[in-house]
Amino acid sequence: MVSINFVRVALLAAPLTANAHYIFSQLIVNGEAVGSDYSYIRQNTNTYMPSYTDDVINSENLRCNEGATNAASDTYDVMAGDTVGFKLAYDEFIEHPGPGFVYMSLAPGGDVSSYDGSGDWFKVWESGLSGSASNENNWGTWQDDRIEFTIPTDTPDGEYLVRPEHIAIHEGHVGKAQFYMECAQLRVSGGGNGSPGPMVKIPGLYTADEVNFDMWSPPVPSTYAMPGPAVWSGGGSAGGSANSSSGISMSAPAAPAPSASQPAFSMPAAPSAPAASPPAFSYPAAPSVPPAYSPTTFATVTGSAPAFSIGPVASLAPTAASSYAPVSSGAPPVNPGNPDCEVSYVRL
Ligand SMILES: [Cu+2]
Repeated sequence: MVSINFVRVALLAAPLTANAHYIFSQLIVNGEAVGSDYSYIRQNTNTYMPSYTDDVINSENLRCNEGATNAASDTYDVMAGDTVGFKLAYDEFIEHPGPGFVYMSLAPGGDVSSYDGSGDWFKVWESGLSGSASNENNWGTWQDDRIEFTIPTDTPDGEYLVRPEHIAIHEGHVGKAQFYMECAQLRVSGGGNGSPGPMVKIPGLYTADEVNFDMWSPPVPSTYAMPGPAVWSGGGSAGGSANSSSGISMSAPAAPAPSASQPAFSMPAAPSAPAASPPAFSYPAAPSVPPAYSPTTFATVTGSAPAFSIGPVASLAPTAASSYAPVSSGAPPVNPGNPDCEVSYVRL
């Protein structure tokens, strides 16, 4: 029985190591951790759970996550030009496909500790797609343990909320993009006289259509229009447009120069019947259970009863090691280790 229990525990525990929910909890400055979890990052009350499109896109919770608007944390001193990272709690990795961002907002009153993020935000970093959207390796943040950016040297001195964000889009096709974001408190000095922009408000940052991206349905897209404003990297404002200037991934090699008038990427129409899309996942048949012993039979066994053995473990369908098969209809399977996470697809 010990060995059977051990197997059971191991099977239940294994998926947790691949749990793809996450929290940005640890501030990293120039490659070194400073403080501990939440020392300089406001702790949410949502733990590592995702916030879905309909719940958060028009909510103030989109700023710093649920329960974190007024959460207390300390403010850390950094210099313009420093590299600042936000590492995931529990030594997790970003294991959902989707874009990553960092936004900053200068505390209007000069004191970030009492700032609720209702002012102006500008984008300082983003990471998108290079290649087919349905291959998660093509997303720049895939399996990273942090989001990291460099504070533009032109950034005006002051106290800022700094907001890392990752949007998981594996359920975007059913209107359930997952938002993961936190707010750190940083005091920037040694900066310059740049004019950050374009400025946006949160909420108001995104529309549901642009974040509910379908990465699965054929023809699978290979470009992704980065939602939100253009990245500010110093100097004057990046322009008056509040829209990202390009639908082309920033890491795509030899991409043609984007023009300001380039039309926004449009979502391909979903096929009415996803016949050609990856097949629906189904669990393999459970191994047959040996017939139960009745108490009477059990009591009269004298020593030659057949040894109980566990049936063979059915193997999952052999596929590429890191592919996902979306489940497009019917009741979603439950991932035993992560029931609230990968409800519309499972890793094969
Ligand atoms: Cu998740």
